[in-house]
Parts: sequence; structure tokens; C-alpha cells
Amino acid sequence: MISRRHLLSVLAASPAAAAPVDLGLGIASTRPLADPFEGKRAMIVQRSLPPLLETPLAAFDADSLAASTLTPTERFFVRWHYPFPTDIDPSAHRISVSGHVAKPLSLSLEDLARLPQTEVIAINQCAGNGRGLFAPRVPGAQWANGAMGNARWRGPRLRDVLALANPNTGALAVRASGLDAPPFEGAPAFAKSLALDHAMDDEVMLATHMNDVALPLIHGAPIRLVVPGWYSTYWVKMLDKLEILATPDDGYWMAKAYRAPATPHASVIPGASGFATRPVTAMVPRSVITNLAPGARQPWTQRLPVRGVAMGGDTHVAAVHISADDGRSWQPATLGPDHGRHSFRRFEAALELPRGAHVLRTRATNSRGESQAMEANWNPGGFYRGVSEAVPMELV
Ligand SMILES: Nc1nc2c(c(=O)[nH]1)N[C@H]1C(S)=C(S)[C@@H](COP(=O)(O)O)O[C@H]1N2
Ligand SMILES: [Mo]
Repeated sequence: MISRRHLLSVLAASPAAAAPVDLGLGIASTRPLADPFEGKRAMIVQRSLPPLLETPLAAFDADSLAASTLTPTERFFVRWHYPFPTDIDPSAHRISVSGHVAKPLSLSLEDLARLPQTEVIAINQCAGNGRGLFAPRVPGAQWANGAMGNARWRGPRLRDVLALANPNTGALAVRASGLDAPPFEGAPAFAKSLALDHAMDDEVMLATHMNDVALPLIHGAPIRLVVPGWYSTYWVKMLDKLEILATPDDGYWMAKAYRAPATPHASVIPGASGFATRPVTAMVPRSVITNLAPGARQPWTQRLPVRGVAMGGDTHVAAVHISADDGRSWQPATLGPDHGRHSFRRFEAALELPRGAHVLRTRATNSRGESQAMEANWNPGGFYRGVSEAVPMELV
């Protein structure tokens, strides 16, 4: 009975209460899946043009802890703010490096291929992943938990590109922008900035390859920024311009958009106003169950497998715990191999439960000891969702 009430409250809080959806928002596997673009299969289509495609959580599932944690590119979520060109000639593509530098540059992909190449397995996650689950609801793309994916990225480091241009003393930030353009006059072109010291670290890179093949168009061909550990609003696709700034970036996408309350967990009371904000930055710990949907009715078995993927945010996953009583008691899950601090890590447990209703929760803890919260944060942008999600289900 509790579970039914709980399920109803989950559904009431979900944006799709009237139309049941796949795992993550309500009832299993009923958000229709479609193949909207070449190279994409069985995606939740939130919007076609410009595309917003969500990955169903089942696409992350595997029955072995040793299975790859990489999200297949054909199931990888997609997000564009504006239409993008579809006729890119990689041999003609140039990246300009301009602004507060001693030596402005225009670089071809061949120039970039001559620089040392680096590789990282890193989660690309929209800052609004899970936005559709906030109560009260907030405007913006109504993602459940599938606006994320894990891939192997390869290309030169941003720092080596910047070093070629030799930033002047007083350089503060690097602003990156791409080939997509606003479809109406006056709208601000998409551009994001990183502080210079962050841009010069070991990890920030310009990726030409995703999962060992040339970056597909929809993921930002021929080259995109990869900022491991930070939300993908910074992972600028179809990169063609790097500007070195000597003053803080006051552009729309830094000064107005993608900002969250400057409070612990980026949380404010719904309806609050006048609070200080800061740009969205590093990710927070998170975990999802990939083999059971909220509302699932499962035939009883002695040992119920519960498994999923976890992230530490911007550092390693240290532990995942699983509860079958809505968070009153917990048991540790077994973890799969650690593929680095920016990767998904698999977890699984076998639960011995009686027939009846149960509310499952998972809770990841990272190597700094930060765990997922038990109560959801709330902010008007729907950012930084990291709550341990409740998954009501029934063993029959
Ligand atoms: N050029 C460009 N880059 C962009 C965006 C964009 O609209 N234009 N959106 C950003 C946001 S908000 C997200 S969530 C990611 C999505 O990356 P993906 O489509 O490869 O999954 O791209 C980022 N990079
Ligand atoms: Mo995003």
C-alpha cells in the first residue's frame, strides 16, 4: 500500500503523469523509443530540431560487472541549443585562437593531429540531467536520468593549443564557441568559458574521436571540447573559435544561463528569489538502477539482482549502497572495475526480499566521502540533481 502511494506520488511529481514513460520517470519502458537520426537507435526523442535525444536507462545495463562501461554512440544522448551545419568539410575546418594572446592562430585538424594526443574515459552529462524529476517542476528540457553517457575521448590537450598562441599576462579565461548559430536575430551565440588555469590543466582536451572513431556530426564533428568532471554545457561541439579573455566573460551563456544558487547542493526553497548564483561547474555523485524500472512487477526470486552504473562526480566512485526499504537500511553493492575518476562504474547486489512492495534506492559515495543526498535539492534551472532516486517496485 505504501508503495502504491509512493508510486502515485512519484508519478504525480513527474512531468509525464498523464503519459507513462520509460525507466526513470514512472512506469517501465513506455516512453516510445525511436531511431530519429542516422547512427541513432532506440532513443527517447524529446525534440527533433534541434535535437534533444535521451538515453533509456536500460541502454546502460549489462549483466556482468566486467562489461564495458562505455555507452554505445548509437544510444548516446544528444543536446543542441541551435541548429547546426550538416555539410562540414573537415579538411577546410579551422580553429581560430584569438584575443589576449601574443600570436593569434588559425589551426587545421592536421595541425592539431601533430600535437601530443591524449585519451580519457569520461562521462558527458547535461547539467539538467534529471530536470524532469524536480517537484515543483522547472522549465527546460524535461530529461529523466538519461541525459548522460560515458565515452572514450581522444585528441590534443587544450593547453598545448593555447601554448602555441602564447596567452599574454593577465589572460583570465578561454571562451569557446562552435559552428551552430541562433536561428533568429539577436539571440546569443552559444559560447562557454573556462578559467585559464582550468583550461591549462592536464585533462581538458579537444576531442576528434569518440569511442575510437571520428566524432559523429551530431556529437560535434569535427572537434569538440571535453572537460572531464564538469557538466557538458562546457563541452562545446563543432568548436571553431577560442578567445582568450582578459576580463570575465559577461556573455549570456556564462552571466545569465547555466547558473545555480551559490548555496550548498545548489538548493533553494521553491519560489525563492534574489539569491546569489554562480556558474554550474563540477558534477556530483550519482547512481541509477539499470535493470529495474520504477513500478516494475517482478516475479519473486530468492535473490533479486539489482545493478546499475554510478559516477563520483569529478572523482572516483568509492562505494555504492543499496536499500530495499526506501533508505532505512543499506547494504554495500559489489563494484565493477574502476576505469578512472571520470568514468561510470558498475555495481550490483543480490537482494533477498519477501514478496510484496519495496522501494529501492542506490547511493554512491565518492573518494572524497561525498554521498548522494536523500532529499532532492531544488533550483529554478533544474541543475545538479544528485538525489538517491526512489524506485518503487513489487515482487509478485
Ligand atoms: N556548439 C554547441 N556545443 C554544445 C551545445 C550546443 O548547443 N552547441 N550544448 C551543450 C550541452 S548543454 C550539452 S548537454 C552537450 C551535449 O553533448 P552531446 O550532444 O554530445 O551528448 O553539448 C554541449 N555542447
Ligand atoms: Mo546540457
